[in-house]
Amino acid sequence: MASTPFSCGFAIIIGPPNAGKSTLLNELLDFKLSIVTPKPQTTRKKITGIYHNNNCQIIFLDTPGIMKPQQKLHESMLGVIRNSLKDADIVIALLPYSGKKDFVDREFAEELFNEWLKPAGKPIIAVLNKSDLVSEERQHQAEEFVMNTWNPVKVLSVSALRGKNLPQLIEAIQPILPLKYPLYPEDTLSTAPERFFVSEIIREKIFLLYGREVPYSTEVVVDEFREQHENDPTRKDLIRCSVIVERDTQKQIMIGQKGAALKKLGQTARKDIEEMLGRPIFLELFIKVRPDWRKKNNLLKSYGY
Ligand SMILES: Nc1nc2c(ncn2[C@@H]2O[C@H](COP(=O)(O)OP(=O)(O)OP(=O)(O)O)[C@@H](O)[C@H]2O)c(=O)[nH]1
Ligand SMILES: [Mg+2]
Repeated sequence: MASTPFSCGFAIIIGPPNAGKSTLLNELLDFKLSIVTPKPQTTRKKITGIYHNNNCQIIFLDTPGIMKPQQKLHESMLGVIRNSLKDADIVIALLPYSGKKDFVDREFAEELFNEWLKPAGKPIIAVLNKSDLVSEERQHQAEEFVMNTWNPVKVLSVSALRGKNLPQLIEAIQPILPLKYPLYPEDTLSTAPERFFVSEIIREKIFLLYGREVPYSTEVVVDEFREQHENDPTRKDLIRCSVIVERDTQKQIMIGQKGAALKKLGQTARKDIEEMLGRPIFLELFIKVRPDWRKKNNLLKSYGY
């Protein structure tokens, strides 16, 4: 068998909120890089994850879910998707299986293919996720329907959660990538700094621990990340973060009865941060109220949106 030439390029993962975009990225990388929760609109910024094998290097861009913008924060999230699309060589259009007659959310798919992807003019692989929830027969019907309706380069059913059909996805991407050489060293998993992932882990725990509007009204900023000092007997890094909320009532909810909720948040976040960094840390969280931060350009900008 002739050996395949090496290839490299950028692949955007794009789709509706809660489709499993971040789960897919993590499964492909075999590393939990991007935060995942059962709630929609978990991802707010572009997450770059680099996949390596002997034949290719794929720089995956995990993006926020496409939604109707209701405030400035959402507009900036849509801007992230637009810019990532410009950078991409290939598009992974991720559509979750729906229980409905059309297999996937047809209205959303129309918008995705016609308004977002057609003008971009990039090769598209349609990936139908959560295939563990539907029969094989339905998967075949859905693949045929999607191919005939939107005409992507390829259609694949996968289960990001179960890791099903992911090698096939890599095989489909590999020949389309434009570069013949890798852009990053083989041990590079992402281009974002550790402190970004620290703030993301805390946000994930907030999404998991708090209900209603609280996670959506929250942002996390790393104020200080002091690496362990050799003279420090504890040898622990110190990480100080602000947890930004919009109102005093949310601050009270974040803190909870006698500080119990905040304590739990700190403990669960610290555990995962320590696992990511591979060393023990001190984590300090301060709750701050910044009224309507999601609507204010200057605050959004200072939080990196
Ligand atoms: N059954 C099933 N659930 C899945 C699959 N992939 C992801 N999920 C679940 O779907 C939910 C959303 O997953 P995420 O990976 O956070 O989805 P996302 O598209 O990144 O969502 P946003 O960042 O909010 O846009 C989580 O509860 C996942 O466990 C899958 O293949 N099968
Ligand atoms: Mg996500």
